[in-house]
Amino acid sequence: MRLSQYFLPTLKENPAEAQITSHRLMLRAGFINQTTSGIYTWLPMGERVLKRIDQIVAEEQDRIGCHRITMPTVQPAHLWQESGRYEDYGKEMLRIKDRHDREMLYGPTHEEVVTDLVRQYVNSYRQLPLCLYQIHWKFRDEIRPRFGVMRGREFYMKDAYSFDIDMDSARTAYEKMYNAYLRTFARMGLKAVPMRADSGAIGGDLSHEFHVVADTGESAIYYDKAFENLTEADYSMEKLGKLYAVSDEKHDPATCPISDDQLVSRRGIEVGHIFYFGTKYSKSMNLKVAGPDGKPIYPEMGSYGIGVSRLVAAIIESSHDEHGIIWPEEVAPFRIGLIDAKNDAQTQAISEQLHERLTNACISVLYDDRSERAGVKFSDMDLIGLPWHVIVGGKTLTAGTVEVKNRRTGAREDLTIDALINKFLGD
Ligand code: P5A
Repeated sequence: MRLSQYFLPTLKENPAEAQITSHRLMLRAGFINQTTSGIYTWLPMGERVLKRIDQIVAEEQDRIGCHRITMPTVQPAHLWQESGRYEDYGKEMLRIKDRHDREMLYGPTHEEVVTDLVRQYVNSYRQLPLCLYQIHWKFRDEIRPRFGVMRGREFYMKDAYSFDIDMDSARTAYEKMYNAYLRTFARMGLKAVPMRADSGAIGGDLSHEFHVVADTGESAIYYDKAFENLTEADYSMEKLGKLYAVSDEKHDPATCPISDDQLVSRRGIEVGHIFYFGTKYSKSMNLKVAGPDGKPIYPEMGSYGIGVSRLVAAIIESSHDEHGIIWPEEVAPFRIGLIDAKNDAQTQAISEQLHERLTNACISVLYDDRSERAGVKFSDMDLIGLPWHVIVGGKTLTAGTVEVKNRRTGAREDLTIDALINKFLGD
């Protein structure tokens, strides 16, 4: 991709409205544009990251046997009247009327729609367990949208819903999802720690939140000091169950079993939240299946969310430096930033060739072919944070090598063009 032809509207100045690093960097590096409060347009660069995260999340959901669907963003109010949540949801729900004066809403979540879907097709225990998910837009009229896509009003969520015949099987589904979340976040180069949580408005009695620890996080989390010695392989539900590690609403100083000097309090960005809520929706919405003995059973359900658009910001919060974003390879919008640092006929010809060879080898590359000074190109490339920078310059002409810089470590090496292609093909 040639930068001169790309739509990458970077900003020279720090936008005044951005209070946290990720919001500032997403605006400055041309990833998002605010359309109105809490509502954003994803620009080409941001869109690429969002879709890479979408892909990883989807692969891990598929791996545990969930099936992807897409439900409508606009829902009829009557489903929520059936479940009893229509009034309770309050002002956070964007309520709409259609031309026939029918009450509709823009979906803040999809427990009702999916329960209605399943009750139309599933009528025997033999059709369970079942897990359906989507990755789609939600709307919540948040009282305080802030920090860019971190707390938006419109946001992109993965929401999965499980249906099981009994509690044991539902617990297995929950645990499978819990483990899938650990894998999902680890694949993005992100450390997200599970915390026991309150199930809140969704209802139910088993719930975990997954938090990226960051000073700018909106949630408070509390845990036993011993938790810090755990490695990611130790976050199993069983091991975690033995330690005090809870989100804000679940923490009660009066009953907390940990002494003050052993208790750690931190800020976290909630990137995932999972719930088991039993028969709350199957009962209220009359989803019944015939059990092995022919008697009707209300399926046990759970719902499982990941804030996909929030993750983009969370990754930046945990991976940046004073020059800009540092994308983990797995979610980077392009793998390589190719810089023609000299802008003369010879370096341009070599850069063009390199661009073509990398593209043909399916190695994604953003080629800065603008007639800007080298310094401007270097700082823009640092700002947008592609993992590898390949610099074509004077040395390319004298020694036949290009300089390869690792954005994260700053390490540089000189490689011939063949060696460069091999390096990226080999990985
Ligand atoms: C679980 C899936 C639910 O909605 N129903 C379907 C359940 N859970 S939740 O905790 O309310 O949301 C799931 C995740 O979505 C992200 N999120 C947000 N991201 C950006 N802006 C928002 N306003 C916002 N609200 C929720 C969070 O990552 C949350 O964990």
